[in-house]
Amino acid sequence: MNRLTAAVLTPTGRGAVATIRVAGDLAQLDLVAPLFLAANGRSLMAQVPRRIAFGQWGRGATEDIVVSRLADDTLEIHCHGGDAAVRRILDDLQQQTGCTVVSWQQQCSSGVGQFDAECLDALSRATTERTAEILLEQSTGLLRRAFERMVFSTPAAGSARVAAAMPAQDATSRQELLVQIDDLLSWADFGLHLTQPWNVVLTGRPNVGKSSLINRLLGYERAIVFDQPGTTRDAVTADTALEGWPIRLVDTAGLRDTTEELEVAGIALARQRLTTADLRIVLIDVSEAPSTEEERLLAEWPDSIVVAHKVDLPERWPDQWSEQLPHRVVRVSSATGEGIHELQRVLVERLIPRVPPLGTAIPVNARQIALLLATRTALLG
Ligand SMILES: Nc1nc2c(ncn2[C@@H]2O[C@H](COP(=O)(O)OP(=O)(O)OP(=O)(O)O)[C@@H](O)[C@H]2O)c(=O)[nH]1
Ligand SMILES: [Mg+2]
Repeated sequence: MNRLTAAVLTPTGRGAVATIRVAGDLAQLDLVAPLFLAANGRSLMAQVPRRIAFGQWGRGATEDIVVSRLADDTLEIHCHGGDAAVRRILDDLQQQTGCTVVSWQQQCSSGVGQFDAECLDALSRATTERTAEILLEQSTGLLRRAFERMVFSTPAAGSARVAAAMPAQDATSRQELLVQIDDLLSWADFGLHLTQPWNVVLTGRPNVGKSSLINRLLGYERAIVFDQPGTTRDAVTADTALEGWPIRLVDTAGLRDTTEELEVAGIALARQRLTTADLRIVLIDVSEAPSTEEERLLAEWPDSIVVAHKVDLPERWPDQWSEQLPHRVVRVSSATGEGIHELQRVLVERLIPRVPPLGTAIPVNARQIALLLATRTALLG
């Protein structure tokens, strides 16, 4: 007899409704112990497949539930989202039908290949609808098929053995394979960011308004703003989404020469965050005369977005200073909100210069990218 397994598909205590998926020989649920009493009076196996049926779970104290038989061997139970209802249904299943409770990953990946399972796992970690949509497409076979197309006569999908198995004289096939690999690899960084936010670090002199700008971009007061330089000491992070892309904003200690121990540690941390960032925003206060610190920052990070900040105040920029700035300076006031939309637009344009059209296969984790790189190396070797 086909063993029954059950898994909770929804995160613990997150929603109003929890979903439990039961897989295996569902007839056992009717025969061994009818645990589900449908409002329409029919047994579970007599319910119309892929339709929802309302009813009650258990005897004595019952739980209101909705069930749907997705396939002959797959049932979904939707119950109250609280722990008690979920626990109760799982306990009944275990005790009365010998059902084994497994993780959702085990449940969803049984009978599914590694690529689909990895994409499903990535999908569960998506934080925006836009990234979830892309990952959903990958997990329903899009990425797997892209890898399968590259496998010629060998089952070692995506491995260096693909290259080794190819006849040496088949230069055209090699070339075609390289094109496919490079196409997939061109989305590698984007693919990793579908589950990890793009990191944007704000930097500039103390008091230039980094914390104020973070708060403006977020739309709420996350970072402390104060009129004394040296307010932010730690690297404060806040997650947000711009145009549906997950972005982590990092507020850092203002850079300046100081001997104050805590501030020195904050500045060291700021510098480290700057090197690992996906993008940097250098802020310059238009109401202050420029300093060497700003010149140094601009020289060190020439690819940053430069924000001319506090444009609501009278400008104190000498003409020769303006000439040193890059062409594209975004003029912003965190006090009035001026320029914020433009800054958000520029941020997205810089972080995601290319949006994949529907149907584009995208590698979503480090293992898949490593496979592609290894195959590429083997092909060229
Ligand atoms: N007029 C005006 N004042 C601003 C603007 N942005 C920030 N300020 C003020 O500038 C001061 C410093 O702002 P913060 O956001 O704390 O500056 P910071 O760069 O985070 O400073 P540190 O944490 O010390 O490095 C505060 O008094 C803010 O109210 C702006 O766009 N216009
Ligand atoms: Mg600050």
